Amino acid sequence: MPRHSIEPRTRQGREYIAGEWKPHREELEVLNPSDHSVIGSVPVSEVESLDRGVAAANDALDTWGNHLKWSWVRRAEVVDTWVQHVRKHQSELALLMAIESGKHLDESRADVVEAIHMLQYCAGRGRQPIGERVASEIPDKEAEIYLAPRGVCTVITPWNFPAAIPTWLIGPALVCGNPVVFKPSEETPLTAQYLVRLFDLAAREHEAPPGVLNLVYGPGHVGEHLVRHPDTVGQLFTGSHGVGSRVKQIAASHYDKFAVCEMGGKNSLIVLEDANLELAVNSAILSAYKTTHQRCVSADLLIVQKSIEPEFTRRFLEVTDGVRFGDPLDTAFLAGPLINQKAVDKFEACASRIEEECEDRLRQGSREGPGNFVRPNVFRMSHRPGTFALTQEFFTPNVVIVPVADFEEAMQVANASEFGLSMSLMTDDFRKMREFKVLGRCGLKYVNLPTIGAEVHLPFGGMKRSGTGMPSAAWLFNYMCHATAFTVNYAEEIRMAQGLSAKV
Ligand code: UN1
Repeated sequence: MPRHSIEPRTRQGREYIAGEWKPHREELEVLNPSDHSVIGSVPVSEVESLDRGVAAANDALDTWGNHLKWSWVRRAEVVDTWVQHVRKHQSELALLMAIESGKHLDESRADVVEAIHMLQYCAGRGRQPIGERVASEIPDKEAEIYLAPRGVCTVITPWNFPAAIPTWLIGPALVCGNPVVFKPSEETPLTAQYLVRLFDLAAREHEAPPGVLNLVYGPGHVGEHLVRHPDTVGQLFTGSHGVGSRVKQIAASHYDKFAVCEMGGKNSLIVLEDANLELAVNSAILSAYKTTHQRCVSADLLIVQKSIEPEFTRRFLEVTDGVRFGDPLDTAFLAGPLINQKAVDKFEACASRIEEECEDRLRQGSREGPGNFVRPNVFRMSHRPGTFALTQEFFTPNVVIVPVADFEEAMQVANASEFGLSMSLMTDDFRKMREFKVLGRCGLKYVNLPTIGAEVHLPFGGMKRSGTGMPSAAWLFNYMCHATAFTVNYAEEIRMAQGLSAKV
């Protein structure tokens, strides 16, 4: 799609601070990964803007997060209006995303739909019960768990789900009363801006306090400033393990900061000999190639029981040969390009490492420029514990087929990685399904489905290196409030719990 078809307002990134749009500055180019053309630009936020954003969010906290002034329902109504605007602009948002991120149009549409679902869920949570009442030992005492907002949150998001992931984090933060400073990936700032523009419309309609949601841009140092800032409390991050670990460390060194991080995966799809082979091959194809293997839930390993491995591999390769990564706006392709040159280099470096370790290279991948297009690599390798191929995340279209003797060995391979995000099991054996549910060391488990395709009303998060154990999407509501104990005595004398004497 030529550059001129994106309207100037969308192309020119502006910071949004304290409810105002700052003038555009052309400092960071935004490239189309399909042809490297410049589609727009954004500023790199300076320390002064970041500090103003954090200050504006803290000012907003006094109203937005104060239940004497703003109710949960009213906050949720802002989100409800936001999602109505998103629905209205669904196709423009998906098209912009496809151009900016290279995500196939069908995937971009699904990403926007996922964002809509998340915001709908968040709006609905505004009218759900909040807190709990609990019994007291003393008849005249009544106790309640009162949920108080935690404070200003930094939201740092990746490029691969430029609408869905921001809403997973921003939606629950806002409904629970926590203002946000949002720094999207440098690869997809324009999609983020579009989303925030739609929020701005909703915020104005409801006269929300300015500064409830602030938008800033830039590379790592911008995010780091926000995470280190003494006035940000929640650090909500989705992205690489390296950056997430840093966010965790910084948060841990401050007495009042907490970090909710989702940080990649090393995901396996296991195929047992009783599996429906067609279902298994299709699940493997979707797990390995959707989003050009750039989901944190994409499957690197296809662990297949030896008795059916030759047949599975034959059919998997047959379908792989028909898979093409091409123009994201052309629905004839399965998926689009890799996001940038660095990803193309990683694709090749990964393949070289795997090649040194594996027995067979079944399909030779390659670059297919111009643009960041590639063809996938497929390898076969026996179970060799501790190898790069079996333990490290690829995040590029490299796939390893691992033949194993049985379910037990398959689980050993799948659980051996330091990551623990997503896993699939292909079988009709109901007992194995249950063992898989119990034994799989990861946050998302699927049976007879791909490793991708989570829905927003479930927890989304991983174990081990994949996360902080505080899943996002719907589950983030569990971490966005302080659970405080509120107790009232209705009697005219004091009676203490635990039989403690109240005599003075
Ligand atoms: C990611 O992989 O980075 O489960 C997020 C899925 C999507 C979200 C993936 N709903 O495939």
